[in-house]
Amino acid sequence: MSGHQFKLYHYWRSSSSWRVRWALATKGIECELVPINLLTNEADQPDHLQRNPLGYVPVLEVLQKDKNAWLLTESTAILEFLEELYPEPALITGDSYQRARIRQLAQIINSDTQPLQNPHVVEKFSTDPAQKLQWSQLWIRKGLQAYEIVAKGSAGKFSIGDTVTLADLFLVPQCYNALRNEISLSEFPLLERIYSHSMGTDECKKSAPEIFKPSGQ
Ligand SMILES: N[C@@H](CCC(=O)N[C@@H](CS)C(=O)NCC(=O)O)C(=O)O
Repeated sequence: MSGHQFKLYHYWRSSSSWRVRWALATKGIECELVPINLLTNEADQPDHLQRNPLGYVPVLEVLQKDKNAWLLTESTAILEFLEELYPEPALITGDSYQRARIRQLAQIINSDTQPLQNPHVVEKFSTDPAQKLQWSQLWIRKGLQAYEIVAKGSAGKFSIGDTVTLADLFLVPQCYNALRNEISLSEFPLLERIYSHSMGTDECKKSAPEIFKPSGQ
């Protein structure tokens, strides 16, 4: 759809940001990317808190001629918004049952896995690196085990058949986080297969963290 310009406030290694970058790449949507450094307290500064009172990324800024800029947070809301504006190629596909399954898989990661290993949360639990790692591993394993069981009924090359869907946009960045937390994907053979297939696709590669890594981070 014409008439929209987008800015995405993101962090290169944020899994929630990667979901949105991947959707933008899949749908061929032009977007200015504005880095927010989560390693400093940039996300907690007034400028960013005005964009997102939670102090998180991603944030999508929507600019339209003769209108005030409009801000949207929460990757799920951003992805559904982009899906409505740019329905093709679709990321939420199939009949009501399949679309519900796609959303279910996405929420296993979005609601029940990623928030528990978000640095803000982990740091409240402990300051000891070994305990922090154990905590993150516990929740990542629980989430990925559940995902593996649910996806068994539907997976092909991706989580649902052989075409990328919204579910993969949540799964693959979470698998990347699992690796960062010293969990081998061999524990989840189906997810390992989906991860390695996805990482070979152009849209996933174009949106992957390393592409956006600032020098010195
Ligand atoms: N539910 C939010 C989660 C956003 C989120 O947790 N973002 C993380 C990076 S992946 C963040 O900004 N964390 C800041 C911090 O923990 O300091 C979404 O889906 O957009």
